[in-house]
Amino acid sequence: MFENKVIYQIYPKSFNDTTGNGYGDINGIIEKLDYIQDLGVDYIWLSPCCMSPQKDNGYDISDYVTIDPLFGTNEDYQRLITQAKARGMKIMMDLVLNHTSSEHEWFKKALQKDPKYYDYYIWQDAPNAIESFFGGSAWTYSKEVGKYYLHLFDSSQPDLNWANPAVRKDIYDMINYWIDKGVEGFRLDVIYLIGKEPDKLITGHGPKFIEYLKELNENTFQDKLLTVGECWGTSLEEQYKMCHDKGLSEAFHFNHFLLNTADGKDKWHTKELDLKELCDCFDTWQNEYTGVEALVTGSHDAPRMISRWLNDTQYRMQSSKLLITLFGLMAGDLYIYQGEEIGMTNAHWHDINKYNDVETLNAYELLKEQGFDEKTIMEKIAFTSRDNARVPMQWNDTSNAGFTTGNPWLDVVDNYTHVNALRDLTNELGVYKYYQKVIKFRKEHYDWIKQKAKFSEDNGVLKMEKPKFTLVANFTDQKQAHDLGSTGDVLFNNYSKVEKQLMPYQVVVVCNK
Ligand code: TEU
Repeated sequence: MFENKVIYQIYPKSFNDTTGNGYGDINGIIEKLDYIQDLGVDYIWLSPCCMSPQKDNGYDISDYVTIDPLFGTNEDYQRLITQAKARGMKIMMDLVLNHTSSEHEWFKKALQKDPKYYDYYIWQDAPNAIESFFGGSAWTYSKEVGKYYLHLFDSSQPDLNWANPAVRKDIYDMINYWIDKGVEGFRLDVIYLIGKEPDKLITGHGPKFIEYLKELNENTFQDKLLTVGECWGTSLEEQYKMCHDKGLSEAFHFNHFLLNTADGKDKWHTKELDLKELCDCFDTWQNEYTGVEALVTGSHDAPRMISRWLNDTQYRMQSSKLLITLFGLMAGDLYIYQGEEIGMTNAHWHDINKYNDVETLNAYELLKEQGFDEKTIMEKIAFTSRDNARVPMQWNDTSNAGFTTGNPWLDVVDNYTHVNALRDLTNELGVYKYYQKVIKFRKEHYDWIKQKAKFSEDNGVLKMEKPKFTLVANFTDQKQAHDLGSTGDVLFNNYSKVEKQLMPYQVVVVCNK
């Protein structure tokens, strides 16, 4: 039902500031709706905009039904829904249901041992071995309560107790509030953690997870809205359970993002992308998975894909085009993260003072404790930090890239003078126009795209063969051989010609004869 949609993710804080306070806002998004629509977008996914102390940039919500004044008002949000709709686009809201902010009124009452709200969170007399995703123990002692509460993320993000039916009921009411306002899609933050059983050290995909998902769906979305669950490192079987039986429409697994990590988990210890592993990953999710794949090219939780897989300097534009050709011609729903469509890159900062992300700042301390020297730590952070993708949108070459007239909450990347939307859009061979072409093709030829594919790699060249077309993509900065032979019509090419060899980062798609 929701196949072949294009979803554009906005990180509101960094998109477009209309007040000059240095933070992006909802009116700023409204201002850019034509820009988003022209790309061919169906859904706009907004990272959280509700009331929050912003310790984790809004993924720490203190009031689920009020828009944070930082971004505007509930009326502004309503206007955004209406104006997006008028352009044929739907709003997808980010729901953070695994935890609240410690400033949420529920947690404040829990700290006062309120008989109702105490049980909204998870308490233990002593911590166990569970670690926070942001480093260190997942348990923090509360003097008021005399016990430890669980937080799988920062200590300011206490985990909700989904085993408590009252919690679930409050959550359903909140979601229905937004459905009534016209929200037509939902992204469910770290949803795979809600069925946890911490006393048994179970966090992800816990025993009650699927039951909770079904109940959630029955009480809210009822299969009528596009829902995408956020998971990390999911198996086929887990994905199947979440999505096939009246739970979610689809889910992120991010298995391809994890290929850069040395052990498949710890993001701060990286290795180079192995194309063979990438092919295996695509093969699994394109050919074995029977549901709808959420094709993710980037997000606010990952450094820019062109910076870590491809080349973001000399071959920046070719790399951006390679990325969207490859993902855009695979089956599923396509998720684009703001800035990719103009070829934005990592920030590459080597000064810790430039960073804001709680995960990055924690990692800096932990890596120091682990004995790494400053230079090595900063190299790791410059490659991996989430702030690489959270920097302000680069709209033009005026100061602060046209993002704000004030002081941006996070610096803009220096390359904005030549990497910006205005410049890219005026270039017939720009990245944005190429994205438009791929998206248009995708919409028109989805019957070709949804066919199964064969993936292979040879000398840094990835090949994807579908019944109707063949794609070859050179992931190296050297010329490489290809075997397209006497080709059929060229559908896509990020260079002007197809020569005997592929140029660095060249992608070519030809119709099969
Ligand atoms: O992300 C979940 C999550 O697991 C990531 O934080 C992940 O651990 C990391 O970025 C990659 O190693 C979601 C949100 O997308 C993220 O922004 C939040 O910080 C997090 O949940 C907590 O709500």
